[in-house]
Amino acid sequence: MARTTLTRTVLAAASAAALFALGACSSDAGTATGGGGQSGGADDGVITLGFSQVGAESGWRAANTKSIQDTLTAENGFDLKFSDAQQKQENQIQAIRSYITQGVDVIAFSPVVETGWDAVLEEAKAAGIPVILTDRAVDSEDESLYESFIGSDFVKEGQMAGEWVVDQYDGEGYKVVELQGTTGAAPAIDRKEGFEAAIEGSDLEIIDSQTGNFTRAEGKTVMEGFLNKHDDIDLVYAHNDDMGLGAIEAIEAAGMTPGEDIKIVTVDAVKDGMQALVDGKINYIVECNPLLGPDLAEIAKKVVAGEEVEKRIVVEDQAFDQEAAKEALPTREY
Ligand code: GYE
Repeated sequence: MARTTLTRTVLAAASAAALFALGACSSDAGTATGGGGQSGGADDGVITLGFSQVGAESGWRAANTKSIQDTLTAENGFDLKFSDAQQKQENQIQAIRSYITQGVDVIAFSPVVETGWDAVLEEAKAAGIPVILTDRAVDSEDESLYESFIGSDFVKEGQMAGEWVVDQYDGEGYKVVELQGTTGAAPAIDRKEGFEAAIEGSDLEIIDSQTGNFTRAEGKTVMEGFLNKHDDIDLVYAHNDDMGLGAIEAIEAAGMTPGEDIKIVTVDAVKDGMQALVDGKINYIVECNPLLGPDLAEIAKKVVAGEEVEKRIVVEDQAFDQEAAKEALPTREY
């Protein structure tokens, strides 16, 4: 259980995307220096990268933002333009349009929801600006609209959570409530799907499921509602640590002991979540590694240089029970 290293698995490289990368970048990389053109960032060796972040909804997001800002630095050859969309798709679309107008060399973003991106991604493509997805996927028929997607396998995360729960509690008729992530977001859709598949055939039953929007405050409010409505909850499955931490507050306020009277399983394994696991208030956490800055920097450099990039980079995650968390917590990076 207590594996400590992060492994990165590179899946199939997509030649079509690589060809697009070549085509898209040649006009930029090949132009003369000092022209003062609006897309001239890469000409002086500096890569201007516009990044549209989802928001600041969770501890995971804070660690992810820090990783990107710490890696895409001037010393590392980047001019990073960063914007926070406050969990709103229209803000992200606006930010991406503004990066297109500015003529940045690369656009990267973590899409708040899966659908509704084709139009703006086509605008980026028409402008010859390559796009890299980090963390969350888009649901688009046309894979040529982005170069690469770097992030975890969220279905697998949900599955790992479900498998542990079945392993521990099958046969006890557990009633489960689910705190879902942001409606329409890839990790919310996929973590639900993976968990449901894993508990199928067991006697665990999901008796209620609602979004808590990946925040601690909403996780608490939704859990309060669940506790008012049901007096037989055995386990909370929260799509991230923050909502699980909110649920802990609600359970304690209702006079019960989280981790004992009501078991809690979450995803992320950020510091506060790991501390609650060590303290016995959470029972199991599936990790989701937020340190995507280094991979983003590497892929952006390759794309600008016209090199082939992997279409999908899967970040491998581990999982922790209370014992494993005690071992891991002192040396965790996030
Ligand atoms: O699990 C959650 C955050 O997209 C993987 O977003 C990310 C999720 C993460 O708000 O805490």
